[in-house]
Amino acid sequence: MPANLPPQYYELEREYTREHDPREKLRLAKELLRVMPKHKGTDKLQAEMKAKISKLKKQIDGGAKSHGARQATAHDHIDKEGAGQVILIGPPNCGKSSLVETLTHAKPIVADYPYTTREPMTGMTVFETVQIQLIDTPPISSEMYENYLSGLIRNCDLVVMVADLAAKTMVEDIRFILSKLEEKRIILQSEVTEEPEDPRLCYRKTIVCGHKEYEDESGVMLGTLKEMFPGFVVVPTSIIDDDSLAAFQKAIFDALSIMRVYTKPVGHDPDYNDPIILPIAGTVEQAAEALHKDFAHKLKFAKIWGEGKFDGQRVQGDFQLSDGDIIEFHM
Ligand SMILES: Nc1nc2c(ncn2[C@@H]2O[C@H](COP(=O)(O)OP(=O)(O)OP(=O)(O)O)[C@@H](O)[C@H]2O)c(=O)[nH]1
Ligand SMILES: [Mg+2]
Repeated sequence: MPANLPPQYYELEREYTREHDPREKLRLAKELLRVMPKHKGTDKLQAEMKAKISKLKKQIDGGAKSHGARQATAHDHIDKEGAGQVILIGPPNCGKSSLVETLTHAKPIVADYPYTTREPMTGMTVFETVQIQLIDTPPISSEMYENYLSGLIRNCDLVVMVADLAAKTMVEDIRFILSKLEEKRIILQSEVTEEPEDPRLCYRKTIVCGHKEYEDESGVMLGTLKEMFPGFVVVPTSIIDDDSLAAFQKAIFDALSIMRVYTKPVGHDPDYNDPIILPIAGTVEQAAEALHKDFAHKLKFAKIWGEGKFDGQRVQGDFQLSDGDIIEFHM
């Protein structure tokens, strides 16, 4: 039986053959397997690709052990925690670690010289009742690009591009990062409305942070930054301006496109400490599933309190919820 492979398969295969970095090669191999039509005609090809994937995995693990680079491999992926995973990237010394240190309990090293951060570090920031995971990262510049950053960016829910409003080289620094990411086939977008047709590409939703706002009294640098990112949310921040940090947290929350729903046991008050996190316009059924996978099947109806609803309005599983709604499940 002929394999009948789609044209994108051949493009990916060419890319795969040319690639030398084993981690990138592994990603492409997985992508090749994913786009390969699954039928009798591709059985052999599928088996071959699975063998290549397992060989590459061994090569990466082996390399990590023999070169003492085990930690670098481990940085390829950071398990998600909380309502969203947000990665802060930017040029050296722009203040990524300072932001993570101020907004979370993490203790990254902050210093007044570049290239301080060598490894990613995570911390949880709390916006109102929502826990959001922030990742501090090593800088990106013509002198440094940690390859694992591509994997981290591809896996995250939101990118924050941190720009240094105090740096004379801000424009070049940011342009360099954008072109470096493009080289890695990562495109930062203000809103990701569709998946790329080319499976090698990755679109990532991004907001921009103009940090060290007080060093830019005239606002000229912030204006330039906004021009560089038309249509993007651009938030000016400073470590010593609490209002700016609160606005930054809110911008992150808004960009994650999530909402909070509070549960209420029958005859009790709502629990405001531990909201269910759902995508915007999530349904009663999704809320039930988030609590327990059996709940959605058992659900007879729910009662809802919230803006634009009658108190205790009776609804079914397909009802769309809004941020801040209170829900009482009836099984
Ligand atoms: N003026 C001003 N300086 C700041 C602000 N935030 C951080 N800094 C200073 O900027 C310098 C760099 O801060 P870091 O947080 O280490 O920067 P980084 O981006 O993590 O740097 P690398 O890890 O080297 O990439 C330090 O001297 C900080 O004290 C701010 O809001 N305003
Ligand atoms: Mg740092």
